Amino acid sequence: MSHIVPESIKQAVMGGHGGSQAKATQLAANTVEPTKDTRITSDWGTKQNNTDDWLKVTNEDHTGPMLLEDGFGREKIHRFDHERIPERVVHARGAGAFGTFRLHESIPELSSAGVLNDTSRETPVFLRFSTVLGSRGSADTVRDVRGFALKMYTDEGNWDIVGNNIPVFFIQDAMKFPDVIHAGKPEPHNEVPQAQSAHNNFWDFMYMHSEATHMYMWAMSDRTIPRSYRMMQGFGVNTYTLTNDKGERHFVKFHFTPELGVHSLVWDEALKLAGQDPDFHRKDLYEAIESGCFPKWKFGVQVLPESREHEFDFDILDATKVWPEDLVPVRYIGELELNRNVDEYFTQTEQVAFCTGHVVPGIGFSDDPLLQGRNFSYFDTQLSRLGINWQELPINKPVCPVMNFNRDGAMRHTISKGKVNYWPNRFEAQPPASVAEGAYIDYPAKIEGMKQRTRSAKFKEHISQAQLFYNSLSEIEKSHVLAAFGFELDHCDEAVVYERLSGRLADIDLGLAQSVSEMVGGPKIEKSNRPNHGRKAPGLSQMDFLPKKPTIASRRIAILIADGYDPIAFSAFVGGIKGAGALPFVIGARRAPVYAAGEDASNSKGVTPDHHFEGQRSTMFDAILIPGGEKSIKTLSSMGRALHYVREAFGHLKTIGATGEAIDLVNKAIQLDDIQLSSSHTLESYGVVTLRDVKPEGLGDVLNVAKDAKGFLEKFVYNVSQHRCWQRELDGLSTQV
Ligand code: HDE
Repeated sequence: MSHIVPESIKQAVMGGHGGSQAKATQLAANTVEPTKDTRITSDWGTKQNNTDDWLKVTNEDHTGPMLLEDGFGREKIHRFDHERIPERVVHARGAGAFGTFRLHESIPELSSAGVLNDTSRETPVFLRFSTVLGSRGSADTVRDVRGFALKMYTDEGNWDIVGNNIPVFFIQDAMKFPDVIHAGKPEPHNEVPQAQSAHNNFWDFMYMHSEATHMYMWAMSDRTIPRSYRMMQGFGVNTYTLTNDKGERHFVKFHFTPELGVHSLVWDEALKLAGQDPDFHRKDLYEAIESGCFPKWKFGVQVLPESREHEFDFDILDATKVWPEDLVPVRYIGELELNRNVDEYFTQTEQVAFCTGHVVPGIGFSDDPLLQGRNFSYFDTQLSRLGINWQELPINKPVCPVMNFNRDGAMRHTISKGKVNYWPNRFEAQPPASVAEGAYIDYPAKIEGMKQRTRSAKFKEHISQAQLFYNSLSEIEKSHVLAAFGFELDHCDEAVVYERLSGRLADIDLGLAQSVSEMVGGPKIEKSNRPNHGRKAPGLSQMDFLPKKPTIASRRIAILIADGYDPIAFSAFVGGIKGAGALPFVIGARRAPVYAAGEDASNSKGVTPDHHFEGQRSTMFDAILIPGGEKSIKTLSSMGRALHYVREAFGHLKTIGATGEAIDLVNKAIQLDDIQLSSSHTLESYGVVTLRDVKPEGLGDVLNVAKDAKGFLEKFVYNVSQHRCWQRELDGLSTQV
């Protein structure tokens, strides 16, 4: 009877190789784009003649009562009334983009997954970044964990890695999730604060749950104020499994490491940006992709055979623990690239729905109790956000065929042909797939035990890795952790909260606890209950992730000018920045032509700044450059806003480049005296690159970047590539902003 199974159904079961364009092609079928001949119609397709005036009974002056009869008017208002869907209960604010996953090294010995075996494939992906606590309209740069949710549209089905930019989590068991989120979200009595963990309930919860200690150390580090989504790591966090063709199983953790390095804002900058440009990260992602600077991450796995499960002093299924990289190295096997912005935010970034339960053959779960709970929660939450047929939405639809007897429900789109909707049936239509046909096989794990609500002994140890993390940070990073606790606990006004939490910190590091407690008005802390074990591990400090080859690709550089600027330096700056793959932005007093020395409206069109000093503050740039020019520098030196620009950029540890008279402007703005500038610490060692006499040979070549470079531009580019000049902060020079 097999002849009656339609060809399309056979293909559905067997699958087919889609390629990197498979998702774009599929989405195109649902995409509309108006042309110049397009005319407005109602939703039922009738062309409309007037979309501005409701149908009325009018008198001579064209006034009068409106008619309920107006179907066009009613439809317009009715559609508007229902535009909003519930925002995500967590991770409500986000930004996403399309891209491609490529495998460099096949791992058949570990997994049979096609996407982890076939190095010729280009798998289309969608990645959504997010903050956790804030509402959809909150600011991007708040201190918060960032979501890193990846959907791979593989030939064998969708594979979602719903990860974060921090490798551990606050809790060990999914049953605690509503509690930790309630504690972090605005407090119930007054709905304050928005998008912040700096409040009583959050820190009360943290104290009450010592399992959260490791994670809140990460949350208080610079990881929670990233410079860009493109400069963050992504982690699967939970322990998954890989199964090979022989049915052997390994435990695995997934890692994504950004090509541009792992970089953060400084706290003062993050606070200011939340007001000055709440869309800072969203715009940064969009701008980088539009300008062709495609963000990339190396994809890696940490793998353990089942036989090694109990080898460590932590439980490898505990999501509050990392697998230290000196014990289990990361093996990099692939690459993720984002290369296309969304066409429409709502239908793509808002309607995308991730599920940890979405895996493909060769990939499976572990008994990680957080992961098991997540596997229920994500499906469930999509029902209230999107309805039962959410997997049919274009952004969520797999690129391989979907064929089954799940039917009906609100807003069902698929029209399923055939006389039967169950299996087995008299036609033998749509049978389940065999292993040879690529079916998903659940790993036959042998289970026996007591049914009870409990945790393993190793799950009860909560401090060791919090110490490991703190010990592994650089001095600068440690000082930021201290400042972050200082800020957060200052926002807690109930003494019991900040007193207890300061005390708990003594379990991690006595010095940290004493400093925090002193700052926030906590108790005098004399001793630690848990002496620090002193161990460190690689891969925990973000300083471990500076790119080997210095790069300033996609960095935003402000060039400050006024009438009379030096045109030679200016042209070299613009050319040099572009040559190094960064984005130059000219900033002036107003968006009207500015003329170089020796030019005016009669002989030149001038340069029209991209922005003025008020429109885009120094916080929106990675570095600033100022060409000399007597008249220009005189003007800028007399402008408070221009001086503040330089002073603020210096305080935020950004590289500053100045030539000719502009050096005097920088000196005036940052006011470092001779004591601060000793022979060992010159302006240059504080990341201020200068060149008094501008001659082309002194400017240098941006392709020749190195620490000991001689040319002005080479030095400038090298400094920017190091992200920030930490020496300024170490020497206490960064507080003058
Ligand atoms: Fe989520 N999480 N989560 N989570 N999560 C959601 O699903 C949940 C956890 C993460 O861009 C929700 O579709 C439970 C860990 C990201 O659309 C919800 C538990 C990690 C996103 C949910 C966790 C995450 C979510 C809300 C504890 C890092 C945004 C909307 C067991 C590995 C995805 C939604 C996007 C979203 C539940 C813990 C990451 C409610 C129950 C650990 C990146 O289902």
